[in-house]
Amino acid sequence: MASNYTAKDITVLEGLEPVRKRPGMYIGGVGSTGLHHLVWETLDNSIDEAMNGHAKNIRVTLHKDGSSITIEDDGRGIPVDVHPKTNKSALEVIFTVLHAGGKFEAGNYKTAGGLHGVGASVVNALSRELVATVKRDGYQYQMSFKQGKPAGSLKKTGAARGTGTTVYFKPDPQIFPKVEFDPPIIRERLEIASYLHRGVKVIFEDETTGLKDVFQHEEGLVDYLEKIVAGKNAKPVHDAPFTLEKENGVKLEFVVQWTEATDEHLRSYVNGIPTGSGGTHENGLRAGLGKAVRNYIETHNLSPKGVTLTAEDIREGMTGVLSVFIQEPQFQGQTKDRLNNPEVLSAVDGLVRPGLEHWLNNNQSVAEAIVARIILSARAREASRAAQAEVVRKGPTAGRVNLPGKLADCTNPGSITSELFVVEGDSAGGSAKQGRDRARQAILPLRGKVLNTEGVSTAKVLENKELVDLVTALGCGVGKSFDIARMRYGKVIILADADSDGHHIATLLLTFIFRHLPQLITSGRVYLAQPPLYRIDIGKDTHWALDEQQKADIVKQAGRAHPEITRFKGLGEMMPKVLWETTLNPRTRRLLKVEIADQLVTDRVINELMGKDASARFRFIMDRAEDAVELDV
Ligand code: 0RA
Repeated sequence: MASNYTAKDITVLEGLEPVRKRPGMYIGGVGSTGLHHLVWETLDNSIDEAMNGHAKNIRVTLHKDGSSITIEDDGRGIPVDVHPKTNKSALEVIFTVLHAGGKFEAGNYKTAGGLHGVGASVVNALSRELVATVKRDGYQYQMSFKQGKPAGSLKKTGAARGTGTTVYFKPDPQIFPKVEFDPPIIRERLEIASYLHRGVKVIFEDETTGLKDVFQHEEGLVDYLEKIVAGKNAKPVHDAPFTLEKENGVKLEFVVQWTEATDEHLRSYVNGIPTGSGGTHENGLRAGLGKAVRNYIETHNLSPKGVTLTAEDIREGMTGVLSVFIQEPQFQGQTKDRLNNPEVLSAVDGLVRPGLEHWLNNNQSVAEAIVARIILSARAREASRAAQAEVVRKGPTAGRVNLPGKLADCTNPGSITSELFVVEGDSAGGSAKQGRDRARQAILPLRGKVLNTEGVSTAKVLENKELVDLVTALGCGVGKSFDIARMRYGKVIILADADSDGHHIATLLLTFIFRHLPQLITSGRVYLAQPPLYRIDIGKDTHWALDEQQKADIVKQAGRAHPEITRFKGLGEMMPKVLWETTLNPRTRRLLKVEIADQLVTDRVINELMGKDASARFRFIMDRAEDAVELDV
């Protein structure tokens, strides 16, 4: 074997060595995200073929083992001709030389960007096995690799009709501690790809469950927007979504509709990659859109009397999808989901402003409906300002006369170590008031169910006594007048029973916070308390279990001793001292921090679950909140 090696082979082998040595540098890590990057990378190559008009069908098959995948397209097929100088086929070069892929055809749009733009060779390097099959020129060709190295030569395996590329790979367990693909993550990505690339048929075959999805949308982003708007139950102000398509250095596609919803909802993608944290493309869009609308209003003398339109008024109820494709995207932020290319801002602004203005001028009845919508939101803002001023406090320690009567405040509000417990029910509230650390723990008992605030305007929220009490106690205001600097407590901790009623209340509170006080979550101030479900006495020792699993573990540890198990029916039943020890005491309690893993997904799912089964809603928030960050705070 060794005798077959040539100097060139060695160069190639060295070529992929760094990828296996430091996979994180190429795919961001070896956890689930890195593992899925291998799929996106391979998928992007097929999508590139489709984007450039050569492929119409893409099929992704997750195999029964859950750890290997096949991605097939009907594009031109990876070239197999042998380069006389290297004596290697183009296919071999693409899979064994770092960054070789992009060099073949300049000028084409590559979907790949940021972490994904690393080429088929990286996927190959990190796979235990990879098999590439190509149909071209009437034949089928195949070549196999192991850990990035050819496992044989490129073989002509028979005659074939049509053209296309099929890549099978199984990530290497020597690289990835856990090789297990997550079907929902893949399905979501494929569905989005089918919207971003209209007409392309994307099939997902999940052999682990036997389920098959076919995604194909002839209208692309327009279909996507309609789905989002329908899911929000938000009536569009106008029928036809405005669509803009441009192509020069930046390929841009944008669809928008104004709805009667009160929030702004923009989903954005760069080279097919979701940008949940926005970035320069979104900023360019907002700038261009604002200018276009203002120009239209001024040109047509539609300015309202007695109120000035703000940028937020213009965007209230705006629901849109923005997709841009650019040459060298740079992503930023912890989750790499914010675009950072400065030149994209002016490029997008420069496309959207004239594009939208032109469209408004050509669709005047629609334009007038949009302008009326915008003026209405400005008036509503003015009207609710007076109401908001009532609940906004002057400062954290300002006079307490306006605090809600049922709040048991702490003696040191305003300090970062102070905490507000929002407690379900008066009796639990009573135990908490007695059991707490008065210096820094405040208790706000809530009676009954909280208003479901999904799709509810700030003005409406302010009609609900329980929520006004909460906002007043927090002192930070709500909606547009929110100011975190005025927050009276370092943490807000939701304390609800561990049963379905308790989950429901926690869900409603989290929905309210997510929609109307989102900065509380992003600044890491919102927590869920974890009251125990069981008390387990073993001899003289008392243990607390949060759930069945913990109970089982404790009982198991007890061995021969006979544990005495008490199940708490609710918080109200717990003695103040017990509540302190298990749930309130910062030294012994466990809190779950509420975090939003994916703003867009969270937003959409809250919308979709709206009005449906509350426990499903709760499960969703718990799952997505990456609540698993368990803290011994
Ligand atoms: C380089 C050149 C050509 C096609 C491709 C790469 C190609 C790569 C992949 C990866 C997955 N599917 C793919 N399909 C095509 C152009 C070949 C020609 O000019 O015929």
